[in-house]
Amino acid sequence: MSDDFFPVPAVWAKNALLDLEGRAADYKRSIEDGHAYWLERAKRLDWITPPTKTDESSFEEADFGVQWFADGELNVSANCIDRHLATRGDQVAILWEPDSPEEEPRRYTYRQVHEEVCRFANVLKGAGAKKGDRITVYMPMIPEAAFALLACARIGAIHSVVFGGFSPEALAGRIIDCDSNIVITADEGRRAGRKVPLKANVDAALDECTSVKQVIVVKATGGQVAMKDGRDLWLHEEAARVPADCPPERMNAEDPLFILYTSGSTGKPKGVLHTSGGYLLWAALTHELCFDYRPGDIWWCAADIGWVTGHSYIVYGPLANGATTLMYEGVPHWPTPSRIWEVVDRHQVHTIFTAPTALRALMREGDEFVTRTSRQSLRLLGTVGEPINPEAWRWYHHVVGEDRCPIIDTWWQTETGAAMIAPMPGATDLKPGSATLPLPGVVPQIVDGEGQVLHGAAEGNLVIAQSWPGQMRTVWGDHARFFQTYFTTFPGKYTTGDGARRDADGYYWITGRVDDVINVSGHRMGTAEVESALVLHESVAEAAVVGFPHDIKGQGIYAYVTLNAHDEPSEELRKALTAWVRTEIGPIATPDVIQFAPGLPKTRSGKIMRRILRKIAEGEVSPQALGDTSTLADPSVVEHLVANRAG
Ligand code: 6R9
Repeated sequence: MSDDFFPVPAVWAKNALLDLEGRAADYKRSIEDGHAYWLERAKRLDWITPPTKTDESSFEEADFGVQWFADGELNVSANCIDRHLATRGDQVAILWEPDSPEEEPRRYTYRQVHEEVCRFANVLKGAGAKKGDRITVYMPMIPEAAFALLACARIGAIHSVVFGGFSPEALAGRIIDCDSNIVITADEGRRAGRKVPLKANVDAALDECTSVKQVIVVKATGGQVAMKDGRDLWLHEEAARVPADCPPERMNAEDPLFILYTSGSTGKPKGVLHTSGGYLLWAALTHELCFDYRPGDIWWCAADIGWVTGHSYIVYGPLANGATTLMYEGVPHWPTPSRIWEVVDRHQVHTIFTAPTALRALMREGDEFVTRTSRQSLRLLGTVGEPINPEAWRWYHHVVGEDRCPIIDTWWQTETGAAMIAPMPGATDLKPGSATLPLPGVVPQIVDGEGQVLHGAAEGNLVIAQSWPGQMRTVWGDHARFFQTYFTTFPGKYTTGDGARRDADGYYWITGRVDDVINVSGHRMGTAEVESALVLHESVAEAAVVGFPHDIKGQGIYAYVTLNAHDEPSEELRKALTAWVRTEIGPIATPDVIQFAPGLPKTRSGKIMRRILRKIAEGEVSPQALGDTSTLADPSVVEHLVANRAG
């Protein structure tokens, strides 16, 4: 991997929340004097009863549990809305960019958000919702999705957002698992000019679920939908009948805020549970520190609200900080691959936060689509979701940011609540492909296969040695699974499931999920490393590399390669790519098999499903062997890969 170095730009060094020494000192205090540090940091929230307790967690089996600020009381929605009314009631809180650029954006000030959320909360109460109830939210990317979350938080109900791209079966499974009594949805969603039949999907899902008593439907497109008498209610009709004020429920810091389902390597998706005080503090603090958020900045997290990134960085973190948060209904490449940058110009966005997979897709279309836009408002560029290969990093930095905007590569997980290892723009020199250093209170360690802690420059399993405020509290309905999944592989530590390398400067380089690290002739190698090398080749748009059993080497390297639009697969190109990787990394990284693939199997959030690629590489091609493929965005990709298996 690249060890190039991008020092903090002069303007940032002069004018940042924390500088190099400031970050180091703040981190040191967060570890050495954690209790005082966190009591002070907690003051950024508005507490009904301020906490006197901080971390009371234990990762040991005997007294296992995760708990923060346990005697504090607050309401999350009051922190995201009410407390801003006096100072910035007329400032835009939510700025909505519709799917089609032909349509007008919508803007809601903090005062308007307050009224929308209060009415929504009163509608939920009218539908029978009580503190502690689980409310499933299956919504498109419209402002009402954010209102729904905040309305749940206001009355103390636990929201469970299910991504609008999931099927009725996936939706039903999640409703059943947390025993929801209310579903919030819309008539239809829209993406890239196409309609998504959300309400019809809910109807299909509810054939299998008996727990749901009421469905609240937002009129989004005006499309025809069936409304079931006694069960289904239009939000706009109900909202007109209820008061425009709803006092926020008094909540304990450890009362649940939300459940979010996430896939692991085994079993059905886990309901990751986050609570109120620690989660909100973590989302807000990291949003401020990593993105140096300043009043007046236009902030854009281009994720979907169905993922943790949308929860923490579209809704909770930015609103707790009084920000203007942009919410985008559409996709990056529609109607043209310039759309993202046009939205940046239209709304004078300061910071954009997106995923490497989107960047690689846009990069493949050519620089033209970027350079024909201005982008002068941009100051920072964020990335999250997977390791960013240095080539994409450089493209983001040079072509999108014109060498002016630091790249904020944030490593974290649904389980961690918000960013854990990440740069701060004024305080961190950057290296392309490294998420850099731990945030306050985060104690990462690298351990070997036996759990031995490795010091200095090292590579191994990434674990976190002690709790942090935004840590997940349990797996919904299965506390034993929480302990089993995360705390038994390396006892006493939180296992991330990721591999990482720490260099001599203490910088962390995430190598991907641990099961993606392959061992070739006794050499450990990150699949991301080979992928990075492949995508450096001018003909390659995207690559995914997995290991497969090899008689002599232990594991061989199987590379799936998607070519750029103008390149054709050929034997010659296959040989050229093999030689290319040998020269880029070295002979030990020589791919044994290269399969040209017009598309890679991805989840709807854009993560490559390596489990499936690994099976195909191993020659396991029967549908049973491929396992659960229900989360694939496009199942036909897999059929093509199986039919054209190489090697
Ligand atoms: C926020 C989010 C978590 C997994 C995580 C890791 C990968 C996320 C990354 C990254 C390298 C980054 N990941 N950010 N890998 N660099 N900056 O994506 O949560 O959907 O739960 O995924 O994503 O493998 O373990 P989630």
